[in-house]
Amino acid sequence: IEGLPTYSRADVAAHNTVETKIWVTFRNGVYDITQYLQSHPGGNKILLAAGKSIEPYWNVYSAHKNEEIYEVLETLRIGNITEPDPKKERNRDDPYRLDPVRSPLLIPCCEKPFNAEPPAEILTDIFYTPNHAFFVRNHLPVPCVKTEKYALQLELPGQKTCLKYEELRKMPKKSVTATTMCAGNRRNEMIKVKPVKGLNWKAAAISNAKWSGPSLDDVLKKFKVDIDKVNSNYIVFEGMDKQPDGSPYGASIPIEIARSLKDVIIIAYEMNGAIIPRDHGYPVRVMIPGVVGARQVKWLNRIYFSSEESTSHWQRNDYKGFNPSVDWDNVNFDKSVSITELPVTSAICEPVEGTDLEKDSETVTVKGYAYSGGGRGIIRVDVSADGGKTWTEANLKPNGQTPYTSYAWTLWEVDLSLPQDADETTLVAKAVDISYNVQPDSVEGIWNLRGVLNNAWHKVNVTRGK
Ligand code: MTE
Ligand code: MO
Repeated sequence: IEGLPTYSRADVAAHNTVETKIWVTFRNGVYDITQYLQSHPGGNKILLAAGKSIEPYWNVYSAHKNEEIYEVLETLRIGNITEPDPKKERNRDDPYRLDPVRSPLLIPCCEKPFNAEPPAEILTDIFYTPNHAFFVRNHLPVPCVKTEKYALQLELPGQKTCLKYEELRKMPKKSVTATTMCAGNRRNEMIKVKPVKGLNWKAAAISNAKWSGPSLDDVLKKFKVDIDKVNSNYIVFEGMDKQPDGSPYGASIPIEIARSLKDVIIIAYEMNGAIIPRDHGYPVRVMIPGVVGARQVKWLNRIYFSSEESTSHWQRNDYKGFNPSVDWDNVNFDKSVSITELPVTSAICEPVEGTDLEKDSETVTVKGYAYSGGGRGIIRVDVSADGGKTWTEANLKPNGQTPYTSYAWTLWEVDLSLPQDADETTLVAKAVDISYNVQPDSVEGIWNLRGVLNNAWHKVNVTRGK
């Protein structure tokens, strides 16, 4: 912008308190945000950028990256920065600059933080999702951790201690095969009913792997702690990924779940027999089988017991369900229960939406996955080729687990006759778990403002010879 004064980055840096006025930069602009402070919806967090570029923070709080906010900012412009923001410098400010390189196979729904799912059609071909194809759900930049420096912080009843990476590796190695699913999986179908806040996941924000490392029980026993005797309501896990204000990603599970799973909760350093990739928690991740992805904390830094849930944003103000009439004006996150175990679900992965089948095809091979939380195994998957009028049972592929400790998904496949009186139809799948829980038939009845927990019948439209 011509005609405005120019300032150096040092000039801007000197304006970092209310007394000196608060300046920030964005691209080549210098902005005085002192007056704007009271009206900032995010409160004082904006002060983190005082005297600096606001871009790294917006890269983390990416909701800021929209035209409306740019316009508000422009009204506060007081000048230009002398040195035009070179690409290099922008890069230096980018908190995501050290993120790993990802497989081109993954389809991102957000680049920073990185969130991506594999193509659904490759997902159900393999029981153990290959590490490079495993969906990624990050909320923050991926931490850079050196194993020589890594130590798991343990705050146990009566003692504070830690366990170094090498010590973890020397403990008896146990494994669990478990499915990770984001509560936002299939949010794209909810968005079609009514807008929701959240990433536009299709049906592949789910993957399955074998995780190895010591069990939680072995780790606690090493320090003479018997979890059955711990007098707390929750066990809390914290990651090494931090928000700009320094608070880490965190999650908790009720102590009774931790007790019943103590031998199968794995403090994992291996994923499918390999070192855990950085995107999935390198060097150490807690794998809690049968619970929602959000509680399977990556880059595990600290474990402690508490009388209350993790205070993290993602435990308290996210990953909760609401009835369809709750909106952003009347929502009260304190009044809803945190998601721990997911409801029964399934999805068709092949054919994909919009597939045009051969003109004279009489049958179609349908493939997909089914999964239920809490170790509840899948006993049946019903699939329809006529929009849900008639159903055929799919062939369930064995997942090597027992009905009540089934932490892995069940892949399935079925050949269906296509209705011959139409050249387009809707394929539908719905699963039943060992507790005879079934999937609801519509998205409408379970719609919620965060777009989580969509386990409605999964539908895929196909045509024939169009
Ligand atoms: N752990 C940390 N430390 N930080 C995170 O952002 N995301 C959670 C969980 N663990 C997250 C985390 C969420 S919401 C999900 S769904 C899973 O990790 C995704 O695991 P994945 O990226 O290995 O697929
Ligand atoms: Mo998630």
